[in-house]
Amino acid sequence: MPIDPVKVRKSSVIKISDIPVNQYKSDFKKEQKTYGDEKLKQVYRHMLFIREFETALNSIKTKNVYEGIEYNHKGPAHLSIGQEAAAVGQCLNLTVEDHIFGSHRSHGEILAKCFSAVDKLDDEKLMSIMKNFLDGETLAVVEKDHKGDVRDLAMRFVLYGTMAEIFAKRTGFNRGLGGSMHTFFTPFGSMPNNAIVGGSGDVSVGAALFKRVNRKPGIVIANIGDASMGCGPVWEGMMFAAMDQYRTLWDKEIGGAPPVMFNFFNNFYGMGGQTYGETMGYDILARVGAGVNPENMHSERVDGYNPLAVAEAVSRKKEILLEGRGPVLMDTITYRISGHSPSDASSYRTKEEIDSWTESDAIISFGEYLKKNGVLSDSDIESMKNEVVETTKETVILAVDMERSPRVKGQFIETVMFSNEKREKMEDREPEVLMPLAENPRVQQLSKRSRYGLDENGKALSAAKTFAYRDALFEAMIHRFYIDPTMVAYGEENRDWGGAFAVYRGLTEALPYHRLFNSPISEGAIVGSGVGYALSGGRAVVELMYCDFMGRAGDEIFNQVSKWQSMSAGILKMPLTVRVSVGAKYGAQHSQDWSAMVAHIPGLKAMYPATPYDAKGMLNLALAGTDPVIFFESQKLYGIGEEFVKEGVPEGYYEVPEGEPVVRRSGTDLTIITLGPALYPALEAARELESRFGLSVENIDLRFINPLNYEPLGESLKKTGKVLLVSDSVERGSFMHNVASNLSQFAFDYLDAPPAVVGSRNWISPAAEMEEDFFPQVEWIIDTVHERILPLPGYSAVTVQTNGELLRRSRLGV
Ligand SMILES: Cc1ncc(C[n+]2csc(CCOP(=O)(O)OP(=O)(O)O)c2C)c(N)n1
Ligand SMILES: [Mg+2]
Repeated sequence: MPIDPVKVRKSSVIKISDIPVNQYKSDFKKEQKTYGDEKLKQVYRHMLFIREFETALNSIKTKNVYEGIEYNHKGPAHLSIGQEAAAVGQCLNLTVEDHIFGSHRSHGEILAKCFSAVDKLDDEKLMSIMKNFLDGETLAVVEKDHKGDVRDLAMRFVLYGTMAEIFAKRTGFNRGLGGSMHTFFTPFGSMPNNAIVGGSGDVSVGAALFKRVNRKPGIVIANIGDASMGCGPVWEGMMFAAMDQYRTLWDKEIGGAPPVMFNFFNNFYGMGGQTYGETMGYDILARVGAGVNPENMHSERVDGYNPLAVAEAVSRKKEILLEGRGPVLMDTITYRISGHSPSDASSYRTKEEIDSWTESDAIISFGEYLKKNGVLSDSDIESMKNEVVETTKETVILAVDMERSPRVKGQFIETVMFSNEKREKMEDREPEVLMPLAENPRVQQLSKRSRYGLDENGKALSAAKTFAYRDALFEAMIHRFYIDPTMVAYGEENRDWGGAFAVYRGLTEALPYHRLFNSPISEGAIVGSGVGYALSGGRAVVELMYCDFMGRAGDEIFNQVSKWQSMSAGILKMPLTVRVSVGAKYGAQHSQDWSAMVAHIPGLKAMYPATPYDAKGMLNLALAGTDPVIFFESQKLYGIGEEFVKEGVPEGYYEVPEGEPVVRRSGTDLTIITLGPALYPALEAARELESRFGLSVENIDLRFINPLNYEPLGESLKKTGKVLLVSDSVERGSFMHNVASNLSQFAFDYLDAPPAVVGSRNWISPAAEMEEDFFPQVEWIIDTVHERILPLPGYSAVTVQTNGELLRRSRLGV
């Protein structure tokens, strides 16, 4: 779209249209016609159930007993007493396919969504869902001695599955691995809840993107708190969801913007910080929509103390979302009468305030409303309350019982850290592409390149002739795009620009917008939406232009990508590859190798190819699996050709075996292990050590960070007895230290000297002109061998690599 200077420089003012605030008018006749008496009674009953569920937890947390049943629950319980009407109202008109994500305070939302699904599914479907869930283990507990009908059984299943999960039981919805703040039940449309405040903000956008791209029914709601408005992922998620391109560039047939609603359950507090009048400046939260797009995100404040006001608003907003006119913002006001957690002394609010909200309690007033209009009698209310308490009691009895509701053995967690599946495609249908693969201009251009990078004299071929590392990545990407219809890729400058480092050149011509697009500069939302897309069932490749920007997506990488497979007990898969380009030449904030940070986080696979052959074979591997992969690439290497595999990079499909390091050069006196581009100076050092000192050096390229097979490393040390490890990471905390420490233990008997680690200096990465002072150099490697492993005869070190020097640097913190 050309930017016209005349147009954009014209004088005008922005007019902001009205944002409705609490506009719902109760009209019983209309409500009765819409819902019927039975449904209205259900609304009341569902609210009662949530209230009693939370009351039971509160009692257990504060007194270790509920209705005579004793239990000590060690974990959290962020209760939503007071917020029931908002949750039940939201779910009243949602279908099973509508998905809700939530936060740390989501028990009520989980129950409301599942109850709503129970009301909408027939007996057969309900039974089949319950039987197939966790091999029927959850069902078996509630089914034993059960006397009611299937719907009653399903209600008990929901209550029990949620409570057993909160108590960390194997029969809980996530086998006790999610717990109070994370549990969910996808078959009923209750999606992951997030202990990271605002965490669902961007994850939900990806789930909505999945629905849009793959033409799935329903909408997605991100339920977050009012204080989440201060969180980056929420703002980034809103930016991502509101992009113009859905309407201006994507095929009309796709249906417009991802159907996502940002619903703020606005209880006016964070933990103790008051969002109204203290920690926020929005006055009325709904105002924020005006800052995002000309439609104000269809923003609206709704009275969450009236379930029917919420239900009506959700229905209207759902229509907007299904028409592709989203995103939507809802400011659903409510109040948590309970504390933030049971230990909360409510020191930040007055008793009068709590009393005034208790007096207008939504459950009581809705009961009165139904009574006034002849739907419920006092005795109906009484018997409903009795039923609710009785069922809750039975639920608690089952959930606390260690025999009927045991815990998983600790080793079980190991089995769900990764799904380790191979899936050619996440769904079986024709992928949408714009041209046959063979007609792709880049594919044609690459067919003329040399797939081996050296000439007959061992000299590197010219760039124009070389099939390079970036081309290898392109081939893996396009291969999978033409097989997996769900696969999407996005990030900054991913489309017309060709990807920041030309990896994606040629993809723009091949793929429609909805499969490859430019995102806003929102690294958090780039990765977070990838999480939502992947856990919904699609394959996504997202890109961080520089490794340094991982900081911007820190929560998403460390807390979201890495954890959902295991927190779900393997129910969710995470076929998400995060391509992370490690920079050079651009100074302190663009040239850091942060592989060590990823190595430290359980639940991530991590790879770092150093050659074109590996770039293709490893990306192929990542894109065929269902696990999250942090895929490091090096800007030092994008242009290099293949120099190790003589046959060159295969044209066909192949995978590098997972976790296997590779020997790049055989030797018997010394092993040099590298990760990433450090391979090349290490090879040069090896050649020099051989020619000048007659040392036979074995070079091993680690390739993988996690998982990693140590056996080939041990085999090498058996021969050489000496090892030096090099990477571009700064030395302190580098992943190579971890490898060194493990080798000291695994191969202690073979070692003649302690392993020596060489890394970049513990400095800022300086300007390109000073990089030789920073990144590991050939001489550093030779000098380290001389000073710390094996004195080289007649040699004088040219740099200082002694242990004394390491101590000095350490003392100074540099
Ligand atoms: C990223 C992050 N920061 C801080 C916390 C600690 N914390 C848990 S709940 C909470 C308040 C959240 O307030 P709000 O979003 O309004 O939700 P509410 O608790 O009111 O439901 C805080 C600060 C957290 N869990 N995650
Ligand atoms: Mg709040």
